[in-house]
Amino acid sequence: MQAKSCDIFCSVVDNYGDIGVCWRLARQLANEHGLQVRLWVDDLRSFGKLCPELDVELDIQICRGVEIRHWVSVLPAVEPAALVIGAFACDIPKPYVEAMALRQPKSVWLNLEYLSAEDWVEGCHQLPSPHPTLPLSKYFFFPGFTAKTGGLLLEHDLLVRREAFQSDASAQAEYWHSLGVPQRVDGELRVSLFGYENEAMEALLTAWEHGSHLVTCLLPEGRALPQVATFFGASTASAGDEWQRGNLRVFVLPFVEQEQYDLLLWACDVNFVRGEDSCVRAQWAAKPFIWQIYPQHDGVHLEKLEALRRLYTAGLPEETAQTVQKMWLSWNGGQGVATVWRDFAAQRMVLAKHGAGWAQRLSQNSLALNLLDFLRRTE
Ligand code: TRH
Repeated sequence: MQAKSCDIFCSVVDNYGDIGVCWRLARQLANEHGLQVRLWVDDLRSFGKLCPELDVELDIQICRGVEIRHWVSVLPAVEPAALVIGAFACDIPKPYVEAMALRQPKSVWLNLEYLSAEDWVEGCHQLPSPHPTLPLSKYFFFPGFTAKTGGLLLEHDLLVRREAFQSDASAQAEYWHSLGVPQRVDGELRVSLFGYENEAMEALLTAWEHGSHLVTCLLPEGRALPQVATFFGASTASAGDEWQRGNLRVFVLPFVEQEQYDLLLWACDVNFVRGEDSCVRAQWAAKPFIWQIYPQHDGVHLEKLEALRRLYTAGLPEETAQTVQKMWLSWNGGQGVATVWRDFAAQRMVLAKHGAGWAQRLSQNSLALNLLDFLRRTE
C-alpha cells in the first residue's frame, strides 16, 4: 500500500520553537507512522541549529526519513499531500491551496496551533474554518494538556528511554564526561538554564552564589548567555567557558542537536525552560521545571503561564503549589526570586515525584496519533 503523504509548512518567526515543533512532528510521522513527509521551511539556518546534518545550501534533501524543502516565495508545482499541516497560522501559497481543493480526494488541511493550557482550547480544537471561495475547510488543531485537546508530541519510546537513563548512574556519568563537566559531588544541585533575557537573572545567580549548596548550572549558548557572562565580568562568552563564584559554577554548553537536549533535561535536578517545545520536553523529563514563557506585548502570556501552572500543580500540597506559582511568576517579570528559589529547591523531591506521575498522565494523549485519527475520520 502506498504510504500516506503529508506536507508540513513552517515559517520561522523567531527563535527555535516553530521549527522545533515541526521537525519533531515530521520525524515522528515519517519514522513512527510511515507517512511520506515533506517539510517546507523558509529558514534553513535556524533549522540547522537543531539538526546539524542539514545542508543549508540545498533546496531539497532527505534527512532522517523526511524530505526537507527550502520554502521560497514561489513554490514549485507539486502534487499536494493527503494531509497538509500549516504550522502556527503560516500562509500556505494560494496555488497550492487551490490544488488541495482539486485533489481527489481533497487534502485534509490542518492548522497546528500554539500550545496553551487555557480552558478555551478544548472548545476550539478541531473547529473548521471554511475557505471563502474554495470547497475546502481548514481545521484548527490545538495541542494541549487535557483529553479534549490534540495532546502533545511524544516519541513512542521516550519515557522508557528516559527511565532507563535516569536509573543508570553510569550512563549519566558518561554523559557528564562527554560534556566535559565534572562528576557530581554530594549535596550538589545540577540545573539547566535555557531562557531569554531575564530581569531576575542577576538575583537568581546571586542566590546560587551565596546558597548553602553547590549549584552547577548548565547553560546552553543563546539569549541568556550575555547576562550570565556579565555577572561573571566576562565581555565575551561561548561554549566551553566555565565560571565560578562562591557556590555557583557555570558551564556554557553548545546548542546541541534536538535529541541530545533531552539528555540534559533528564540528567539535571531542575530545568529552566522557555517557549513551547523545551517546556514540553521538561515535562517529559519529569524533573522540577521553571517555565519562562514567550513574552507577548499585552501581557496575555501571564494568563497562559497561570493556566499551565494550575493544571500542573493540581494534586500537589497547597504549599508546594504556591511555591511553584511564586517561582514561575518571579521568573516571568515578578519579584523575590532569591527567596522563592530556596523554597522551590527545598520542595524538589516532592516535585520530582509529582512530575513522574504528571508525565505518565500526559503521555496518554499523543498528538501524532490524534492527527492520524483526525485524518482517517475526515478524508
Ligand atoms: O526557541 P523558543 O523560544 O521558541 C519560541 C516558542 O516556541 C514560542 O512559543 C514561539 O512563539 C516563538 O518561539 C516564536 O523555545 P522552544 O519552543 O523551547 O524551542 C526551542 C527548541 O530548541 C526546542 O525544540 C528544543 C531545541 N533545543 C535544541 O535543539 N538544542 C539545544 O541545545 C536547546 C537548548 C534547545
